[in-house]
Amino acid sequence: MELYGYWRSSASYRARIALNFKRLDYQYLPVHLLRDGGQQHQQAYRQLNPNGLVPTLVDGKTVIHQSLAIMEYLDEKYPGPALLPGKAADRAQIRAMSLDLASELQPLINLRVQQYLSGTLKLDDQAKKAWLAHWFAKAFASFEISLIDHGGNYCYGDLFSMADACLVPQVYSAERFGIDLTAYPRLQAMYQKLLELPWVAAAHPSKQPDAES
Ligand SMILES: N[C@@H](CCC(=O)N[C@@H](CS)C(=O)NCC(=O)O)C(=O)O
Repeated sequence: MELYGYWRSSASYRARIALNFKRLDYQYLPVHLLRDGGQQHQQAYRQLNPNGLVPTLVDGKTVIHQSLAIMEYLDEKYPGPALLPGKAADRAQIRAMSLDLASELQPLINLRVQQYLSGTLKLDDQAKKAWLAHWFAKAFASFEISLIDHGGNYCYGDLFSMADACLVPQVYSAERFGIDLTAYPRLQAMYQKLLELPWVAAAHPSKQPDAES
C-alpha cells in the first residue's frame, strides 16, 4: 500500500494513525504542498486525486482519496482492531464526532482557504488569525461537550476509534496556529493521552521522512 501525504497535513496525519492502528505496512510518498507551487496541483498527482488534496491511498488497483473514506475502507477490508467499533448507534456517533472535526472545521482552515483569504480577499495576518480562532473555537467548544456526553478512555467510550484519529491532528494544527486551548480541558487531556499511544506517536508529523524543522 502507498499513502501520498504531507508531514503536517491533518488529513494525512489521520490516515497515518489509522494505518498504524490497523498494523498495516505502507510506503509513505510525500507530496509537498508548498514546493513548486504545490505538488498537489501537478497533473500526475491530480490523476490520482482530482481534488488536488492529500492524502491519497493506493492499495493495488484501488485508489482512494478523502481520509474518512480511507479509514472506513481500511476497516472494512482489513481485520484487526476496528476504527469503527460497536453497534450501529456507536458507529454513527463515532462518524458524527469525526465529521465535526474533519468536515466542519478542517476545510475552513485548509491551506487553499487560507491562500484565498490572503491572496484573493486580501485579508491581513490579523484578520486571518481571527478567522482561524473563530472556527477553532466553534468546533472545539462543541467537541468539548461531545467529550462530556460520549467520552471515556477515548473520545467515544472506552475504545480507540476514528474520532480519536480525527482529534489528534486537529489539536496539533491548533497548536501550530497558536490557538488558545484553555477553554477545552477535556479535549486537551484527551489529546495528551492519545499522543502517548504508539500508533499515534509514530504518525506524528515530526516523525515523517518529509518533516521540516
Ligand atoms: N476532506 C479531505 C481534506 C483533505 C485536505 O484538505 N488536505 C489538505 C491538507 S490537510 C491539502 O491537501 N491541502 C492542499 C491545498 O489546500 O492546496 C480529507 O479528509 O482527506
